[in-house]
Parts: sequence; C-alpha cells; structure tokens
Amino acid sequence: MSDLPLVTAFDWVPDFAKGLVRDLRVRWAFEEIGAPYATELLDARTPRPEPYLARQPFDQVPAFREGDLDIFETGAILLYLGERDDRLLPLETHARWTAISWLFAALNSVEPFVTRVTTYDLFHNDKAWMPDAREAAVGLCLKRLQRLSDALDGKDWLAGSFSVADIAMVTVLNNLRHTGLVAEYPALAAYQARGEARPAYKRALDAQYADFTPETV
Ligand SMILES: N[C@@H](CCC(=O)N[C@@H](CS)C(=O)NCC(=O)O)C(=O)O
Repeated sequence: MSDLPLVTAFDWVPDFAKGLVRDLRVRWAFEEIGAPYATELLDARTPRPEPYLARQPFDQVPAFREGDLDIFETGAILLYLGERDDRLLPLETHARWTAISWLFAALNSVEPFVTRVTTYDLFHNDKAWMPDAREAAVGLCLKRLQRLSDALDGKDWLAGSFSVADIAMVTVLNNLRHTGLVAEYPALAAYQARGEARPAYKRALDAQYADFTPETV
C-alpha cells in the first residue's frame, strides 16, 4: 500500500464526461506544486463498495485520503492542499481570503447554474419540456458568466496570482464546453484558455485520461 495521498477517480466514464470528472481539480492542484499522489480507481457503472460511503457520503468522486485523514468535496480538498502551499493559496491575508471567496463562488454561485444547463443538455434532451427549461437555465447562467467576466476585469487570475480558486472556476467553466456560452464573453474565454494552457493542467488531464481503461469494443 502506497503512503502517497490517495485520490479516488473513475476507471471509466462516458465520452462526454472525459476530462470533466472532478478528480481533475485535485490532480491539477498536485501537479501545480509538483507533489506526488496515487489514485484509487472505482467503477462508475456499479455502486461503489459500501465502506466508501464513510469517505464520500454521496458515493461520488473524488474522495481524498492522507494518512488517517479523509476529506470529501473538491472545495475542501483544494483548501487543504492550498493550506500547505502558497502556490495554491496566497499567504497574504487579503489575497488569501479573496482566493477562498472565489473558491466558494466557483462552487456555490457559478457551478449550480452551469450544472443546470448541462443536466438538461446531457440527460433530458429528449423531454418535451426541455427547450423552455433550458432557455430559462441558460438565461440565468449567462447572468453569472457576465458577472464573472466583469469581476475578472483585466486580471489574469481571480485572486491576483493563480490559486485554487482558478482551478475550481476553470474546471466549472469547462463543463460548458459543448456550448458556446463561455465564448460569448471574450475575457472569460481568455481566462479559461489561460488556465487550460498551464502545463500542470495538461499533466492532470493526461493523468485522468491515462486512468481510463481502454474500451475493448
Ligand atoms: N460536490 C462534489 C461533486 C462530486 C461529483 O459530482 N462527482 C461526480 C463525478 S464529477 C460523480 O462522482 N458522479 C457519480 C455519481 O454521482 O454517482 C465535489 O465537488 O466533490
């Protein structure tokens, strides 16, 4: 058994989810600081082993384990990693709390609006009520994107320097990759591209793909 911090991930997901599974956030953080981690791969098609619920009560990935410490929720895991390295979370009080505020904002104020759109697109596309519901969801999502774009206001990163807030926000925006919604805001599209251009992001993405079992059919 490895002593490395352990991140759970899936060994298979449908194509539309590849590159979007949230263990990517944790992998990205590790890659930014050049720290090693190990993955424990779970099968997305079958219920996770019952003891897993003690580590992730919603039966989702990722869960994180280091020694006897278990953490779930990507926000909490990112915060934990940020606490140990100022390349992920600045030490200066104002910048630190700006980053933490934006970390919460990514997960609480932006992600739910993004998820509503993607849920309609990916899981309810065939429903009669879908066009009206989607239109309403897109309208609300665009309002959040506009506010986010305004807040970036010439900044490269949400808290001045790159931080876990950007890991969360860029990966939230990535869920809209099948739409043109982010492209409606050039500053936002540029911000997203800046995040994706980071070598650590690319390494994290490669690592997530490498953990998927090749399709046999
Ligand atoms: N709020 C959780 C969400 C985790 C989540 O949605 N995980 C997805 C993969 S990206 C999952 O495990 N889905 C499978 C399921 O819900 O059964 C977090 O940020 O950690």
